Amino acid sequence: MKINAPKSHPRYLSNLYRDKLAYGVKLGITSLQGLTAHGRGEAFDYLLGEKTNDFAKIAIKVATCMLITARHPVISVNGNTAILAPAEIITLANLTNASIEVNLFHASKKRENNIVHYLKKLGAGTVLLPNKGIIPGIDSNRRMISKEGQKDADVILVPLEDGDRTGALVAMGKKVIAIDLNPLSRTAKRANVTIVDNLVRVIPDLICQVKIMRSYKKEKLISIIDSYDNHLVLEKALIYIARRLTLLSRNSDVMV
Ligand code: PTJ
Repeated sequence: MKINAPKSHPRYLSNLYRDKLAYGVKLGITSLQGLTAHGRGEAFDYLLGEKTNDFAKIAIKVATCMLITARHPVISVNGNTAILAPAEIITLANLTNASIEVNLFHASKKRENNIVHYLKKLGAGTVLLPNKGIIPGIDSNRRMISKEGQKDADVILVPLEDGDRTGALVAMGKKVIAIDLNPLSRTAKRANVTIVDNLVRVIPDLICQVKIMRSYKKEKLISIIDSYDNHLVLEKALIYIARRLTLLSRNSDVMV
């Protein structure tokens, strides 16, 4: 992969992720539309200060409790996630005994298989593909799920999701953990737990938290889940953005 920006560039990381996504398109992993979706994410990341804020940290802890206590957790992977955090997805799946399942909005058998091969090359075990499972009430390609994966799952982690599918999965009785930089999205509003942050920071944080919290007693994990309020977390994210922009508008040098 060609990295265009030097490490000394002030926006090196941002450029690196763009290069990764462009490489993903070249490898037949990421969709062209995935590039524009990433652009929307970048804009929100800018508003969030490109860091993991307190409201995201709270959601990450609750998501960790849910993944640890789940009967069958599944990580749903699309073309952006597969290229931005492949090794981290595999590590998280191994640590939580989660299944990895490819789920694409833009239908492409070729891209599905490319993602499977890419993840396997990096050490993934089984990578599930959609088969006979169907999510009722969804018309897009994302309705197709694996019977052994998302259909059976009780907890599903969905980085870069669409709101209809999130709502439909919740209606099926699944607990949905969304990673979405946009706190206004339908996904953010419909998920049980919304981590308003960039997946490139969230997945490594989830790995760290799983390593810490897996020694906790089950009752403690459950009580953390039970005391969580997703609406409050989304409210905090929006208030944070509004406050940050207000401060920035008064003093362009302020860092908050
Ligand atoms: O499934 P594919 O590979 O065919 O690609 C599907 C895309 C990603 C194009 C599409 O299904 C999709 O989900 O796009 P949306 O509906 O625009 O949703 C993307 C959401 O993810 C937006 O709210 C973005 O703000 C957010 N987002 C983008 N990049 C990141 C992100 N959230 C967290 N981390 C990111 N890196």
